Amino acid sequence: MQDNASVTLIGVPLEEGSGRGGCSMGPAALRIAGIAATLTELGYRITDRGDLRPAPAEDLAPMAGAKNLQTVGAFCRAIEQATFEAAAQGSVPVLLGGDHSLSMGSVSGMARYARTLGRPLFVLWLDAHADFNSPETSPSGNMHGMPVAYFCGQAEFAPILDAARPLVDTTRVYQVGIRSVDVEERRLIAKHNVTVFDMRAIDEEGIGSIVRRILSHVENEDGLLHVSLDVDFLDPDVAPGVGTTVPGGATFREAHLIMEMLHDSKRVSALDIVELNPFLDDRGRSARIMVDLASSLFGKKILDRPTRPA
Ligand code: 4U7
Ligand code: MN
Ligand code: MN
Ligand code: MN
Repeated sequence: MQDNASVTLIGVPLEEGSGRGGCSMGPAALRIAGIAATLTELGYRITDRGDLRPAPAEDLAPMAGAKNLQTVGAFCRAIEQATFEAAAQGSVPVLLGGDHSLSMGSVSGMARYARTLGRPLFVLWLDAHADFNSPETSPSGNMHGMPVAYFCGQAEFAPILDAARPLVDTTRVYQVGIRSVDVEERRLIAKHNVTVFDMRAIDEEGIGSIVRRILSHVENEDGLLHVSLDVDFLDPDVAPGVGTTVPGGATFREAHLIMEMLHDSKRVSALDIVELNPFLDDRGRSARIMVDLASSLFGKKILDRPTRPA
């Protein structure tokens, strides 16, 4: 994104993809934690579209293995449109989630926008999980575990969105921070050629080097970059306000370094902040950390100087 650009906040009070209550309060918590004021201070023009209302989806029949498909589909249709419109107006859509099933809509909206520009869309998936289940493979039936399979075009999905929706080329999908992968997901990830930097890769190589490699691919193809940030990417000691904690996650500084490097790249075209469950949070701590990470992504710096003094 460019400095002094405009940002559109899109609230998505969706929790039906997660199999438990709480994520529907995520947009409110992120607003209370000061997302708008923080980005305004950094010099952005902020439009808050409020919370989205689901679009009609009576045509979606219930489907085995995909719980609450109609509700999730109804939201994703509205999300796809709102995300596309914000991007087409030259603004950076920031999705305030809401569970991770919302990314079926937001990534699809950005894929449509990228196609109008004739440029490729890249996705950076920051998560403890691969979210690569389909209704057939999912052990839980919860759709927040399915968005990556959806926008990568894994078959077996009902027509949640227009069947002609553009997909994301799986060689442009990068998963970082993964540490909980289901048996069938392993097979699908291999089949689709998604690049995974799991927690071990972060431990061995360091997050800075990994992010540089991803960004150079985006640069080389003059791509747009969609960043999808699941609260459980972070270690549960850092961010406890999420339903699906997995130990051994990213540290506070690893997460911030990613955001700082992403800002410097000027490539980020959209951001999802998902899976925040204020009901499980510790006095707003996780909400504030997500806002903090967003502010690093939008250009907050420790000092106004080059990172490494000459
Ligand atoms: B999240 C899970 F089985 N893989 O599909 C599933 F472990 O958006 C978890 O990343 C999915 O939080 C987690 O239900 C979805 C499970
Ligand atoms: Mn997720
Ligand atoms: Mn997750
Ligand atoms: Mn989760």
